[in-house]
Amino acid sequence: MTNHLYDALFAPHAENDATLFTRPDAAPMSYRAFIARVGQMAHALTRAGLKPGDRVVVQAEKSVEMVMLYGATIRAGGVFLPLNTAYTHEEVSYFVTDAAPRLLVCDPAQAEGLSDIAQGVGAQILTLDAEGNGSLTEGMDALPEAFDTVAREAGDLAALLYTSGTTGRSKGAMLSHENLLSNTRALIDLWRITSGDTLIHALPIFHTHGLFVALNTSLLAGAQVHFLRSFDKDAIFSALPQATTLMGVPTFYTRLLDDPRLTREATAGMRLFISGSAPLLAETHVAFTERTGHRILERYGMTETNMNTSNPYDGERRAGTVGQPLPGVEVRLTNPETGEAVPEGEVGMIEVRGPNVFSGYWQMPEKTAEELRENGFFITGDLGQMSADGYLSIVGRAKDLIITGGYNVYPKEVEDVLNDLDGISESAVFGVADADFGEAIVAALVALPGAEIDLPATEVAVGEKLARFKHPRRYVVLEALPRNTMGKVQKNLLRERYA
Ligand code: MCA
Ligand code: AMP
Repeated sequence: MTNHLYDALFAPHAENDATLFTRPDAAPMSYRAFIARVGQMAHALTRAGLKPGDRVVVQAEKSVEMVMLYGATIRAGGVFLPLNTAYTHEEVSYFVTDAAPRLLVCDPAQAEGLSDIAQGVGAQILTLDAEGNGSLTEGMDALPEAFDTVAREAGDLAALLYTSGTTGRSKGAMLSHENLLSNTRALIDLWRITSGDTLIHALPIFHTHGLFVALNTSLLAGAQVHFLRSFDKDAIFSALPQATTLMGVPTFYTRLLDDPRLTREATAGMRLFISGSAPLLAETHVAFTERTGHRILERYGMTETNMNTSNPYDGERRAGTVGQPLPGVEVRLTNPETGEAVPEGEVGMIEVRGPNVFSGYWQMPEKTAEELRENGFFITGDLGQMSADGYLSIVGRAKDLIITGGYNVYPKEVEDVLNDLDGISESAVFGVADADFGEAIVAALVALPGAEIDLPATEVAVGEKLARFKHPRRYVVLEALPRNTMGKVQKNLLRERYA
């Protein structure tokens, strides 16, 4: 039996005594011990009713047990569906209803609140807390370590990752075994990741960056992972002397730069710093090189496509660009209106095609058809420009999107919540430059005639519906929103005014 992804990332390590995980607060864990636990957990999942093709939704704190759950789900033929821990009950309800999983793994504190919604779709709830305890792992020690890996082919679904959209409703990107594996292979070659590497892992593991880019590459290469619960500067500085690589969002790098401990000496043993998920300012790139001698390697990806482009390992890592297409990935720039390729050097819509590109949105054929062309090119919604020597720069977005600290927020989703509140006639949500998060969210509100907007009540209502990172950091009340002659809200004017 072959299981395309499991056989490449996990199975080869069954007898590997090298260390996989180190953590500040726990003993090291070898690859061998990890794989044995994955086998036991695969039994736990099938006992709970998991069948090939079933979705496993997980909203849990970052833990190595959650990584085991990823491996066990793949091994048992399931589809892994992680959710941001910041999502509110209402947000989680949407994903669970849409994805109709067989199993819903959540923090014990959330289990009761989610039971109705799980029941509604016939899902069983299992629990997992930050320490790796809960009904998922309870009694697992007694289960066999050997497990008959379920056969899965290259094109079978491995993961469903939700991304919000300009229309407000989140869409589940269907990622196949080969989507993930082909990208992992390309990245370890390009970034020269080997079993000699130790990655500092401080990203969340519910998104592409921390889960696939960081963990799949480490697993395929047999590298060591220093696993931190979240971004913590002290933990990173104490890990640097034993590590060789770090992957982060730009906020990681601006925060490290703010600390006098970031020096040439502190980073002398490091081989590679990688940045992605949001634009890295050229000034951050330059400042980092001046301080440490390291040139941050910036790459560009999306949930739907994994990684598309990367600056080179050897050769120039050009600040302000996201480098060249990965081997096997085609990038073209088109006119957003006509879909025709733009003349060389001009700005166009970035489209990508390759083995990395997803097969569509879960149960949304119309959305899929809008963004994924029949010829296989995916329309990213990002605007780019290609230099004569093949470096891609992202110069803007055709989609109305804010990226704050590496998390995507679609203004429409926040505006929909605001517009429904008492006293509010309309709203415009936009991003302004922020030194820490890259962009920060601002909401402009217009009151209904004769009404007054209760801002504290607005904040409370937003807090009930939306994850914290989607909350506006500032509200302004206006007489009217600025509009152009077509009636379209001019967010560029708002961005300038409140910069
Ligand atoms: C935390 N807060 C945020 C964010 N993170 N608000 C807006 N945007 C954020 N990203 C809130 C907290 O709830 C808190 O609110 C307040 O901000 C301050 O929190 P702080 O402790 O400073 O934040 P933190 O916990 O240190 O987190 C910041 C962070 C984190 C380290 C930048 O957000 C992070 O790890 N981001 C990585 C995101 C990521 O993995 N993106 C990859 C997506 P209060 O004070 O009110 O409680 S995958 C992707 O984009 C593609 C595929 C790609 O190319 O990689
Ligand atoms: P997500 O939907 O979370 O997968 O986010 C994907 C989006 O993040 C892309 O469409 C880009 O807009 C943005 N992104 C990712 N990497 C970079 C980067 N290096 N520079 C600029 N934007 C990026």
